[in-house]
Amino acid sequence: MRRALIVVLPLFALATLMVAGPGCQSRNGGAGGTSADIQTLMKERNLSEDDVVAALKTYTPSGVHDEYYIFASGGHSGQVIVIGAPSMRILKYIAVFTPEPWQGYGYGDQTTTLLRSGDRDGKELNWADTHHPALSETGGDYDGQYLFINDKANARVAVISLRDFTTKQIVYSNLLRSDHGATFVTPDTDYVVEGGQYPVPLGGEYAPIEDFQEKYRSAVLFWKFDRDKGRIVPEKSFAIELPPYMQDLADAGKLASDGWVFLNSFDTEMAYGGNAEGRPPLESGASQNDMDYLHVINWRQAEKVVADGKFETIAGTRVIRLPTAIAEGLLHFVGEPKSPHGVDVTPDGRELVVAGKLDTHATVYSFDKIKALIDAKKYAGTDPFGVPILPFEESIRGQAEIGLGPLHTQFDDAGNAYTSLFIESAAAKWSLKDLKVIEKIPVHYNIGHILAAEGDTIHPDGRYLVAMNKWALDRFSDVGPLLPQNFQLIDIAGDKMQLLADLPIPLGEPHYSQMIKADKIKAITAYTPVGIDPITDEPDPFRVVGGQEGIERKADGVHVRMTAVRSHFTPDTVRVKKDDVVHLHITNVEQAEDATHGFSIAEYNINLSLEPGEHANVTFKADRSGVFPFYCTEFCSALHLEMAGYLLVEP
Ligand code: K7E
Ligand code: CUA
Repeated sequence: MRRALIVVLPLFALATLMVAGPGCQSRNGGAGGTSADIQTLMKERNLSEDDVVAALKTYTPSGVHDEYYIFASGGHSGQVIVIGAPSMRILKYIAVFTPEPWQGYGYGDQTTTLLRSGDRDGKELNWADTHHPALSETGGDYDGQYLFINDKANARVAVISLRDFTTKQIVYSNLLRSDHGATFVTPDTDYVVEGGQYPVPLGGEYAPIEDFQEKYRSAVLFWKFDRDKGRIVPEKSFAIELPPYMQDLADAGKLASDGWVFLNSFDTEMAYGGNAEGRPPLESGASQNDMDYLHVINWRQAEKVVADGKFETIAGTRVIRLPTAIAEGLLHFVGEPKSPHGVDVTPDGRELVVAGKLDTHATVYSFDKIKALIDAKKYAGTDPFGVPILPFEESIRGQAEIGLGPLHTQFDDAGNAYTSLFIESAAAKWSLKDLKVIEKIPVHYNIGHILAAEGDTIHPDGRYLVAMNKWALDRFSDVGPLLPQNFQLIDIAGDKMQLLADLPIPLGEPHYSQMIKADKIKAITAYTPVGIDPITDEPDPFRVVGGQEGIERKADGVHVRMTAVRSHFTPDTVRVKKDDVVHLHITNVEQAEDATHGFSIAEYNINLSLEPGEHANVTFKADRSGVFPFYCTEFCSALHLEMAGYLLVEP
């Protein structure tokens, strides 16, 4: 009730609120109760009425939960950032591709095995360039069950469960060396789409760069998702080979365009750089053509082609080769203005909005028209590989003159589109119906992606927009030459857009985020029954229940069965001999919410987070003799400092 009031509070109600002093006072406790007090505060802090309205729309009192979650890419950190909206409070970093000490991620056996499963051909990878998170969908709406995210730098995809906000799986195919059109899900999350970015010889072999056109290729992967298991099934996944253009963003069709995927490309010139070898630099070589190609891909038909066995297995992945894709009618191109970036399907699935960095327009394609041209085999020509190209003019409904550097588009519930303008540092609201700009709001600065509440679903909410700005310049206190990114929350519920709040992101360049209604997330507070391995979601074979603790010497080393409960570990004295292999099996036997214990051993790089009911295993060689205190790293109780013990390694 109180939240609803704050959110819809119009400006004229401000005065009412100011005189309704005692109501404020009860929560603020101190000064600032009366109209005069508020006026003084505003003056002291140099706040305008707009500022106060913005504060009222976002201020979230202690104990009150947010209406939305934002799941943001953590950029170079290889993590996911969870943010509450409208408060813009950061709630959590989810460890995904990178070791993360607080969550003990990459320090125990299970999480290390998961993290290392993303090592490509055994090369240890400890970072990622996460770009595009995708919430799982049911019938085209976010269902709050899973989140997927890609690593552009190493062409990997991760699966996160929103039951416990924990990474469950990392997959990759050696078909790709980088990705960008990832991750995007089909409307029922049958597939997680991963489109490549920079072409390489498929399967990871060497080929001279002069053989670019002949030997280099791109591909789009369709990772099959098994919702019941909550895991991607690589054996049931497949890929389609694509020409060596630099593939960019993707989006999955929905409703009218269900069964299709759309993928942008640039560098249809097939330039590959060489500015010190007498060739043009990549950026100018790749900007010669007036048109690049929107890839229109029929994934549902591709599924059938794979089922009919018309594929080759390359690097362990089932691949529909390019000639097969053309012959089976799986792949068509449509021209798109020079160096496009975002492609976004409208909520009804009938149209696609493509924005090009070097073009001031957003181009609106009609899926009905595209489909009719495909059915009629009406082509304007073919590309050098024989892919049919549909006539551009007959594929589009029109173009909206948006502004400088349009990149990405989101939608509301009233037929409007919102496009980010990188060069102009603004977000443009425009009408899908008549393709006219309605309003622009300046953002600070150099906006990349834009995200709207439930923005990629068939039912966008039309409440909030977030500008994900690349540059922060003068927005925050100085922190040296490396500046944070800036997320700006914008209210789009009213007739006029209003900038509400800034959130500096101090952890890599996030690229994209999605915003979901908070009541769709059903997270657990403890692992039940006690002894669950959070990576497998199953009871761990080594779980320990109270009374079964002990230390046992076996053929493969010393097994320590330990429990953690406020405020002790049992056993708390662990005796081993130098060079013993030690297997720690530790269960947090608590079920109380927030009763997390940590476990660390000095100088052994061992550090666990044991959430209520969680079980973790750690294997290590006791290769240095001495006395090593271990202790709980979470301030769990009044006797937390006493939650400790000794590892005694006898020489
Ligand atoms: Cu930064 Cu989606 Cu990788 Cu645009 S992408 S900004
Ligand atoms: Cu357990 Cu501190």
